Amino acid sequence: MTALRLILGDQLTRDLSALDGLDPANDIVLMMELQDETVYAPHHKQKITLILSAMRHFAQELRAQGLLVDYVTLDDPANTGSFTGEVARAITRHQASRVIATEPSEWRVWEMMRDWGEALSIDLEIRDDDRFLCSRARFARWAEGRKSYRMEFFYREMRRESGLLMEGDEPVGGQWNFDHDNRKSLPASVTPPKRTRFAPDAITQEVMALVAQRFASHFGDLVTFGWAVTREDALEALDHFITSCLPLYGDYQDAMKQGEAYLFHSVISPYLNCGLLTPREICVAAERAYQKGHAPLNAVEGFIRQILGWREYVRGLYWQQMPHYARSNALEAHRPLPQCYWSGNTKMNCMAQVVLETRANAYAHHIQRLMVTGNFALLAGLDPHEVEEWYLAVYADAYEWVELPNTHGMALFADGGLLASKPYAASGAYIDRMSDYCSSCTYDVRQKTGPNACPFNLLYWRFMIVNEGRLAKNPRMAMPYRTLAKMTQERRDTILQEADAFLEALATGAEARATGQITLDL
Ligand code: FAD
Ligand code: DLZ
Ligand code: SF4
Repeated sequence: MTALRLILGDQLTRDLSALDGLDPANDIVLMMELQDETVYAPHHKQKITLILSAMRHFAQELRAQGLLVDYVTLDDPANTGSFTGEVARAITRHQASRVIATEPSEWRVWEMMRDWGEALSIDLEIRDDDRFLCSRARFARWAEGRKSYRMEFFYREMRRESGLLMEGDEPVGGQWNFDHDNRKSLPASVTPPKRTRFAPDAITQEVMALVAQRFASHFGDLVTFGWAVTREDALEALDHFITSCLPLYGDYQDAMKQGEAYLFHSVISPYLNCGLLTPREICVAAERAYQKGHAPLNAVEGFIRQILGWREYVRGLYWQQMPHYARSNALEAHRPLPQCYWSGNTKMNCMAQVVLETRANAYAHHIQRLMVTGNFALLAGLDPHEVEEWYLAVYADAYEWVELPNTHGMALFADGGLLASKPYAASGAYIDRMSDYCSSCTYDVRQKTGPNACPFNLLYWRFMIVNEGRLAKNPRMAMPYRTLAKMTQERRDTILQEADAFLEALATGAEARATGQITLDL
């Protein structure tokens, strides 16, 4: 009796539930490189390389442990290119009587997988993904009967259940959240540590050649590839973060600096999301750093909240709301995504820096994603679907279950406030406060209107005006709407006219400027 044990590209974890009770003499581990998975979004070249190389290394490790692994490569002429096609072929090839899988992370794959029992006439077992700290069923219980889902309340329950940073029933330090200590800009005297980069080995180099040839038109640079592709190296990256970055993580979590792509962030999301690291071990490592007096509580609590709180919460929300979640467009935003999201060719220095770093690194940190490219998309009324496709493509950590709630809910408010209590809309003043981008920008962040006015200023007030009917009653928007109420009609008209002219110039390419080089944080 042969059972096929499936491991998908984001399930590269040795104690994955699909491997529980595996019979090493009879069961076959099936791993598949698939055309469909490499092109359902136009993934960054580094993202494809990372996943395929990590899959190949993981298969090698399983074989070294004595497991039978059937690994289908992308260039195998018989490869059908889809999960369903390859599982069907493997069932015949191994005369398998059972297929055992761990639930996939995305709705798209779940829809495929749940039909296999009947479609392929096979005994199919789909197990929970117990790498997450909150199961789908647990989240559904928490969400039941709630009109809005606020992360903070969910997070407190997760703290109690996990015991992380707890003293009995009380949070360590007497508070659940230390964010008020965390929103500092980066002083010139503070230099962030350099990152560990992992030189591509022979397997990675082979994948890089394949990707360069097969996905040449995809976004992103490949020569700068330095990601870990094994658990051992991912653990080294984690260790580097805990030792060198975590102590200042909280203080500078929201800061942005030209030429410093990573600051004090962990840069572990691609490893977490493909299974090389698990959320529990990362939280425990951070908690230990606090207990040993190596990192302060504001940093450790802030970091653990991102994983135990936000990451688990968006995954729960995704499964609770799919498939209809992606279809809402509460602010009726329909403008096409401008070309500068791909080229970085814009006079807006903040946008150019974030897009060009994204192209070079397949990474941008949270505030760059939320308050620069996300904020711009929100203010300019870009079509949520086009924006989501961009975020899904350009980051090495992007999978729909985590990308969609962050983009659709957090950045674009397209879910009408299910995730966030108000839109994360900000004018140029916020970007100026948190970064050094404005000092080398063609636009002037202090100007609200006129030929040199910062587009974020124009678009911010345009956003408030065009969404007045939808947002003015939101108590958390009272401040901007009080200011708007004092604005003369003439001022409003000027803002609308200048903002529309800017958007028109952006769409036609008249605003574009070749931005040339950026300083790479290598
Ligand atoms: P750190 O700042 O060091 O945080 C530690 C970890 O916490 C991260 O590795 C991540 O696993 C988790 N985390 C932090 N914030 C979030 C969050 N908001 N949601 C879920 N997990 C979080 N994250 C992804 O993993 N994949 C995505 O596709 C993705 N798309 C995003 C799109 C938008 C528009 C926005 C605003 C955020 C998105 N995020 C996404 C969340 C967040 O920006 C990234 O997790 C983070 O930047 C990864 O970098 P890091 O590992 O250095 O994070
Ligand atoms: C993202 C991705 C890519 C680019 N390629 C593969 C692949 O060739 N084989 C595979 O099993 N998985 C890949 N993945 C990750 C899958 O898209 C991911 O497992 C699903 O999104 C889970 O729902
Ligand atoms: Fe961005 Fe405006 Fe600052 Fe330029 S002036 S970097 S467009 S916020």
